[in-house]
Amino acid sequence: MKTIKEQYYIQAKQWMIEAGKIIRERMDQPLFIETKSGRNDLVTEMDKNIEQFFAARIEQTYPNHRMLGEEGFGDHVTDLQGTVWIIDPIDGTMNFVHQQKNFAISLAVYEEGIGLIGCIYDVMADDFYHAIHGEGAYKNGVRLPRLNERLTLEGTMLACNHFWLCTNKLVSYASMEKLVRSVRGVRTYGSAALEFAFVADGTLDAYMSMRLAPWDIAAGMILVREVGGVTTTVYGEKINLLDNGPILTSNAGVHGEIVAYTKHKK
Ligand code: 2AM
Ligand code: CA
Repeated sequence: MKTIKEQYYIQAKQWMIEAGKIIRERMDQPLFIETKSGRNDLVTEMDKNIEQFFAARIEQTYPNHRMLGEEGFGDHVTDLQGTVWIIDPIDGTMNFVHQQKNFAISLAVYEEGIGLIGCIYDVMADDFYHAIHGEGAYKNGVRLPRLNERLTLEGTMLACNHFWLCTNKLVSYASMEKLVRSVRGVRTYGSAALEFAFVADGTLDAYMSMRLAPWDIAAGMILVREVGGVTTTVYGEKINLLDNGPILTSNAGVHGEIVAYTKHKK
């Protein structure tokens, strides 16, 4: 007998694989691309279609549940009461448009504010990450080991988006400079969901970004938590999932060391 969270996972995975197939099949067709808040904030008809795909299925299968999605086809969610599906149909839209890879579908189910399942699907690599509350995190069905907390900053691979570090000056420049000089290497992938998944599987040790929304982090936070990692604001504070804000997710062994730099507000 499957638990309710396992049932959500099986259902979510089936829909995500189906959505991924649709994206791959339509990949070569011309895209209508619009900008949202600025010239580097893109949305395509694919983002909208895929979000509608999920909205329709959730509404039909779980009429009492609510959905919060980036493109607004879900409900107007201002609290996490009941069961809420949090979905980003395409995380890394700029990668989708320019590279036709390195983007993901991100889906999480929260019940009374607790993250039950988190799924991230790297559509072109066909890598499926999932986590079930209390039951661990997995990549393509293989359980991910707990992160080794004996890591120090010198051995840390840090991901951050330089553009947002420059434009949203939420952390002092001097501190950021010291931080990037202290770690082993700095990387940018351009999909917050994938960057969370990479922290969970050890490809990265930490990821920080300056203005992430609920759908960017909802699934990733569950994955990282299930391997013993920590997600907070860049100032080390507890996250309010429904806020847009600066976040840091990392191996627990270096979280405090990173916050010692990033807690210095501009
Ligand atoms: P998106 O592709 O779903 O829009 C790129 O660094 C990552 O940051 C992506 O996950 C992208 O999500 C997200 N992102 C989008 N708009 C952003 C913004 N205004 N500030 C910070 N990150 C943003
Ligand atoms: Ca998106």
